[in-house]
Amino acid sequence: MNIFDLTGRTALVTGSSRGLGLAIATGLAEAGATLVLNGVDATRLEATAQDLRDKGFSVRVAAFDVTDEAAVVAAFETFDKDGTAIDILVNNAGIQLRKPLVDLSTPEWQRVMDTNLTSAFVVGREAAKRMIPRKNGKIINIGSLTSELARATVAPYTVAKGGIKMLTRSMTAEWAEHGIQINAIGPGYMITDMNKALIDNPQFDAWVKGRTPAKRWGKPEELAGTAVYLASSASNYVSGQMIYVDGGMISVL
Ligand code: GCO
Repeated sequence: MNIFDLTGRTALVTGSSRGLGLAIATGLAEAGATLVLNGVDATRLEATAQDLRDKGFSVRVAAFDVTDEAAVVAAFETFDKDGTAIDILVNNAGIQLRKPLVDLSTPEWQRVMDTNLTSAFVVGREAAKRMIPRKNGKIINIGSLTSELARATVAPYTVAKGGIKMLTRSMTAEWAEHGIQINAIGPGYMITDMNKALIDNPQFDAWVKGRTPAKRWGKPEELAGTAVYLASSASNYVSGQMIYVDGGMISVL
């Protein structure tokens, strides 16, 4: 029996029309999972879903804003009605906003918190309500190396990602007894649209390559293996952990 096989499992990945979410979703599909892609742009989501279907994967879409609690609740009620059991939830949706704290407005702070942290609680709560009676489920929260280390001008992102680490442990404290494993992945500096401004900045690019022991940026697809592990029965006795996929950055001065 292949303990990494996800055949017969359905995975909801929030923020999966592109970037890390799409890379993680693709990895889960390659391991056999049926996908439910999520994003706010239904057109873009459907185009992404069709690309994956063209590759032979089983893909549905659920277009809702993870910061809109009513929309999240309605989405799960739709899953209930059409008999879709979400076995694996990846709380990936997130935004970045780079600005010094003294210039940051409270609404800007709140928008990052709502998207990067509160959404993981709300979507996680709705998923867990269904996983608990089934005594089975996998929740993977996407943190960051900024769950451990701060850098100037990304305070709300950093605080939210630090919260993701402790939310993962809090979910474990309440849900592990119900056969649910909740873990997190902490990406390092990855090549994504969100990081384009950094990648295109020669000084920042040089800093990442110098500061990272692997001496390079990470590729989104390099998260897939960790996601499959945490989504599969291979991790049935692992919960509350954050696995850093960061080229060694947080481990070395
Ligand atoms: C930044 C980057 C980081 C990255 C990194 C950590 O501005 O420093 O956006 O926050 O997201 O991949 O996860």
